[in-house]
Amino acid sequence: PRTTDDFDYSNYHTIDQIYAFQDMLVAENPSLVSKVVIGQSYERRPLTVLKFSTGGTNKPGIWIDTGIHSREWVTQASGTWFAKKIVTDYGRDTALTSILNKMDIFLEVMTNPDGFAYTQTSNRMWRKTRKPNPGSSCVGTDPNRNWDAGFGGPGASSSPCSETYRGPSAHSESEVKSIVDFVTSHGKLKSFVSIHSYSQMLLYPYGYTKTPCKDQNELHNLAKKAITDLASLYGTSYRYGSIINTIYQASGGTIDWTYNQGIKYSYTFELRDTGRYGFILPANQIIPTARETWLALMAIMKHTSNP
Ligand code: ING
Ligand code: ZN
Repeated sequence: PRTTDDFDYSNYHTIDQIYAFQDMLVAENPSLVSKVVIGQSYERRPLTVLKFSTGGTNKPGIWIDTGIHSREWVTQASGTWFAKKIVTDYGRDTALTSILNKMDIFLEVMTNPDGFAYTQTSNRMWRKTRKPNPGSSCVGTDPNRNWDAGFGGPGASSSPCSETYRGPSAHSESEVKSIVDFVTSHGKLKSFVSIHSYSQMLLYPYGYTKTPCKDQNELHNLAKKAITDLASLYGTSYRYGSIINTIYQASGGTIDWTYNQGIKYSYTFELRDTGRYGFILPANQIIPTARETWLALMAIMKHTSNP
């Protein structure tokens, strides 16, 4: 494609095609979108974040990431669709326009680019990063067990061969540390949404402890609103609740760390489906998945900008 209008949102794309898409979107919308490189992956790929901003300094922000687990392909594909949706709706949709007039949106589509490349060349089911583990022939760390929130506790593995290996230390993975540094230096993120698949769930903290987070009531009510909006499009049904009560105990997870940093509206999605296709979701479900998820994201972003 020569423009983002010609990009085929209904199919999966290579890592290079998505990098090229991002550059096209920035070139086409220079007053709304810019590219922020927050670091580089173990294999030295750029960790790129799209910043959607209508200007001003020191605005509060909303963060969305997709693809932290590389095999969850519908998430990177949906992230690409969200990027186009934001530039299309700004100035046309009153709700999105007023969100963007108050807040910046940051979108990291390929949060684990090394893993993503590996799913396209070698092993479609690769989940982790691609950094070798000294003393082991097994490669990679689970980037959703590597954060400094209950790190090392139950719900993660200390074995490098495990799919949920926590890594040698908290924030050992540059893909994680780059986000940690961005969040810390930004200092004004109000919402952090980390998108996975599959299971059809909307989750809030905590995953490492049964102790309810202090905003549980508000997060629960907002999750209910978000999944109600999501279901209004095609009837897709989602479960919702805290991570530990809804899916399983998991320590070192992304949104437990962001919540403990003071980002109240911290959520994780598990997109389609519930297991029929799992990670290998057919491409004809990309646009429906992205469209319905967008309604839930709008509910979260609206509440964040106007609580
Ligand atoms: N599921 C998540 C996982 O990392 C999760 C569930 C979400 C755990 C949020 C912790 C925090 O196991 C998938 N599909 O990756
Ligand atoms: Zn995942």
